Amino acid sequence: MKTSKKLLDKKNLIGILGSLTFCSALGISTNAAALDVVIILDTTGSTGALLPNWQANMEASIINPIKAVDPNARFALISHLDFPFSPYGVTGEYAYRVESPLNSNIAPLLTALSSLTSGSGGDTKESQLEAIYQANTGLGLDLNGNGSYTDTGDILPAPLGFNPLTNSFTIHFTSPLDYHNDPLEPNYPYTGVVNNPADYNDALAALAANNNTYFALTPNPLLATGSSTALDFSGSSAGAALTLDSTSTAERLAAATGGEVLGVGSDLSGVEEAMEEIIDIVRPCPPGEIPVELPIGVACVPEAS
Ligand SMILES: [Ca+2]
Ligand SMILES: [Ca+2]
Repeated sequence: MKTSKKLLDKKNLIGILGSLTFCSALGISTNAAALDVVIILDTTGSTGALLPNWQANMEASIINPIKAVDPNARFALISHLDFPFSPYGVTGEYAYRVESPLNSNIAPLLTALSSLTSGSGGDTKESQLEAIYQANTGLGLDLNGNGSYTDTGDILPAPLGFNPLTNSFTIHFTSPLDYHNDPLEPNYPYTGVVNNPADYNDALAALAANNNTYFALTPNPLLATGSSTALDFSGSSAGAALTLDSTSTAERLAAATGGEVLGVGSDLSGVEEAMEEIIDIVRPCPPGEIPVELPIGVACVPEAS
């Protein structure tokens, strides 16, 4: 549920401005609100080939447009390949890794981004659902159930630090749009696994718990799984929302959380347009107003001139 939309109503805004004064009179401090933004990079195969583009352009094309509407937005960076078991993934690779937890200072994120390398990911589908689940829960994964989170393929618990008062959204750069464990694959990532990686319902519940809107960015033109036919787009230009196979994991997660799947082109030329679309949806306040965090939630107040 998006509480911020209610705040666009003028009557609510007046009430909020009144409560701001009230809070101030009581000596209750108000903090600048902060959208929590989780950027997930699939660094396998064809998407990984665009890693240099992200390293060159992420600050300008993703972070700065968000900071323009919420100067205190916090950003986390996650990467994933797939579990390191054949045929799903490759030895030494990983299903989820925190590159940088939520932080309004983006310097650590940019440092981590600059040292990222791409990998294989084994088979076509990847561990996208587990990455989404871990980003939102930080619970870790003990695949063989031995109480240790450091065995091959395991994931150490590591909460990103979401702010429960504010909205969050995820930007997941990935391809294809069908993810492993949708539906549950009992032998993924290996036969005899004790604790299965997250399935669709687990990932969706984890997103919902953080009021986290899911957006998938994907290079286009796209090829349907097992097909040589490019999929149809609702708009022919990169950056437009895609109308794809509505049964794909990415489309269903996006639809269920109020997000979208957006094509950004095989050279990321559509990122700017995609970000305009995303910001229209997640923008915490109308133009000319900035979000402020109150004990009861987030309010929009006129920007100081
Ligand atoms: Ca894979
Ligand atoms: Ca273990």
